[in-house]
Amino acid sequence: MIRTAADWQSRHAYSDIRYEFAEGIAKITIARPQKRNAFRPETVKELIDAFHRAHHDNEIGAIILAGEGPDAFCSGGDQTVRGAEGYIDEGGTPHLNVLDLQMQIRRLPKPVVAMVAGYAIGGGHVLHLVCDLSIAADNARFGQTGPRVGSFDAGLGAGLLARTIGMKKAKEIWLLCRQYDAQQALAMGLVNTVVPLARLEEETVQWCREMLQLSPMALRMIKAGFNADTDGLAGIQELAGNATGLFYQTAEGQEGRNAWLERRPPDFAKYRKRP
Ligand code: S0N
Repeated sequence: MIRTAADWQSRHAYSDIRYEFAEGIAKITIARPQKRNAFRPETVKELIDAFHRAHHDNEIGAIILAGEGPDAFCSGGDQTVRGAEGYIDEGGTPHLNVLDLQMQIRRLPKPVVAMVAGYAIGGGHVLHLVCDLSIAADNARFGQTGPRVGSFDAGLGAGLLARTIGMKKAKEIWLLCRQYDAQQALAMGLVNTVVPLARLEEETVQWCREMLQLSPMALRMIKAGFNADTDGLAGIQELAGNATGLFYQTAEGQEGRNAWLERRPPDFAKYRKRP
């Protein structure tokens, strides 16, 4: 049993997920335990909406992504709705919209912590991988199944995994489709810490509380910095956008705007040319 560590308040009603809030932390939970928290297109749509809410809520400084119950964080794409062209939504349209969610988590300027109990498998494994930190319960199991079930994630699922744990180990995970326990995951740098299942939420919330004591801007900038090279120009854009946001707040930046509004030439002479 996972002990609850905060006074969670429901913030929005969804069908496949839960969205809760406490102490500046959003907790987003995939709630399909009967399917080991596999995601269907509707699940991913709801996750995207919930992460968007957390992104734009000024009260929220850290986000937890979890799976309902002790058995699974997430078992990846729901194979029962996988059609010939992708994962089929209730209207009959094929999707692979989890790729949008992966990038959303990386671009979100607040730390996202995966709270992993049980299986993090397939696309569910990639979801914990794209989170900034992963706290694992001692019953957690990790792995990719793609080559066994006729699929693969050759994007972040391959490249980010290699950057996280090294090329040889990443190739082993994909080429053999084995499962790894929590201690093995810790040893390869796939997770940040392992705790007893009962203490999983306490530990995860504690990590979030610690980050909430730190500078949000510094966390935002360093997250963008970590992702910049992997995400290419889009990653640099994220980092650069944060820099622009900071520059807007300076007198030097505001002098340009003021001069334009006052129909006069800008006077940047008083600003230091720093070494
Ligand atoms: C997770 C596993 C290891 C759990 O085993 P366990 O504990 O023995 O439970 P089970 O009895 O197997 O499962 C309990 C019930 O849950 C259902 N279920 C489990 N996983 C899924 C799933 N993914 N989809 C649908 N249903 C699932 C079981 O069927 C069972 O139901 P009942 O009780 O009715 O029989 C084990 O369950 C397991 O191995 N699951 C499958 C893992 C898997 O292969 N997942 C899919 C991997 N692929 C992706 O995730 C692809 C999506 C993706 O992210 C992607 C992204 C980018 C580019 C490409 C892709 C892509 O690969 O397509």
